[in-house]
Amino acid sequence: MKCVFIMGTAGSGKSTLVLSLVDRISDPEVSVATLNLDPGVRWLPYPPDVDIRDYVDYDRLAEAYRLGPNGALIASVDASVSHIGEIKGELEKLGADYVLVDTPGQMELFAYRSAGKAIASALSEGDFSTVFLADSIFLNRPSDFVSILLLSYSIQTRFQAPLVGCISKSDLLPAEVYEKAKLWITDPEYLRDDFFSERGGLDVEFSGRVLDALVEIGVLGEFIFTSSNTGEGLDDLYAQLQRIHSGGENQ
Ligand SMILES: Nc1nc2c(ncn2[C@@H]2O[C@H](COP(=O)(O)OP(=O)(O)OP(=O)(O)O)[C@@H](O)[C@H]2O)c(=O)[nH]1
Ligand SMILES: [Mg+2]
Repeated sequence: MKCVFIMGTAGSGKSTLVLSLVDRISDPEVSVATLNLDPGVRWLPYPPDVDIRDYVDYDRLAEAYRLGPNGALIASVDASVSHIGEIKGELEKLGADYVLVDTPGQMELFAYRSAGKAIASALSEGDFSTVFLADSIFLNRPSDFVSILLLSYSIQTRFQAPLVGCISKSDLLPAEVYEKAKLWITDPEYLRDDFFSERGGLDVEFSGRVLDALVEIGVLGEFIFTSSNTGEGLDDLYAQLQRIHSGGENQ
């Protein structure tokens, strides 16, 4: 069971990407299951095969402990851990090759609390990857993009698992922003120049070293432009996932 955890900034299109990837992967040879791990979501664009909401009741927790929206989500995500055995059992019965896992909109709840990593490790027995989705709205300034690179690396560090970075909603990008961002991704020197020409009060040498380290680690080169609307990047994303989970062999 190859588990792909889709994480990313709030509203970046994670749930929609689950639907798009199911369609993209659709192949008689490869079966895909979907798992919703967002306990607070009201509506999903896909019908999840397995759903955390069948195990954890966000509204009941909010009421019982008099919690606000984020407190209830924290309690719900933490409570999810005790149901991992049952969820895993459901998924094993489905016997899918890939499990696409949709995660809560408040990324930090899943990514930085111990529950997220515990769930990822227990469900997949180690065979998991992460997709980090950043909204294309974060491409307006080079410093926005550098922040996204840092966030992406932080997820990779947190999960200690292969990560595919994606810029979502590429269909919304004006042509000039799209072209500029493509250059940032393919040419670190271009990003560096733009980053420093924008800068205000940053320590140039230190920031340059951070940027160099991100480039050296490979965070930059792995970003893919995706759109669930046009289908851009979905083939590339699936190819990357295949490479990660099968050492480059086709499924
Ligand atoms: N233009 C465009 N809109 C998109 C795309 N993907 C998602 N959206 C829209 O973005 C909004 C949020 O999409 P979701 O899939 O719910 O995003 P999410 O990351 O799951 O949201 P949370 O779980 O609430 O953080 C919806 O209105 C989607 O229709 C895309 O590729 N292009
Ligand atoms: Mg969602």
